[in-house]
Amino acid sequence: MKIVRVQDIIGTEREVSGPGWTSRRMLLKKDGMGFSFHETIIPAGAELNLWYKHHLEAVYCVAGNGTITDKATGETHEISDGTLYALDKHDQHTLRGGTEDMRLICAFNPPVTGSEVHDEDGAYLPDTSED
Ligand code: 9YT
Repeated sequence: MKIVRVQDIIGTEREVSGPGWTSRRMLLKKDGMGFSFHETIIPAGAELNLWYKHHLEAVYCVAGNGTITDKATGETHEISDGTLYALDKHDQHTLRGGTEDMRLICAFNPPVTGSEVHDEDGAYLPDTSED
């Protein structure tokens, strides 16, 4: 059994930030669960264009507020405590922070390894490492 506490991740290599996001990688591929599990903070007012071409992602909001726009349909959905979005079609999307920092709990299938970089489309490249 593994016990992971977010306070032990903050300030380590498992806490990663980019423009408009900070993510604490609580479980990565190497943790052997078959998915990765993240706490992501989106600051108020941030705007992120994302497209996980090679991953499925479910995201559950537990605090704060914001919106997600589905770029395929142009539809925008409100996000607040208790809202989950599932990117079941590798959906291209824009995530916007609202009036309060959003705290999101995210799971990725296949798991993120931790060494991905966002490409020019906001995607992560596929994992080509050996298991
Ligand atoms: C909100 C969202 O897509 N979070 C994903 C996790 C983050 N991009 C990471 O850990 O790299």
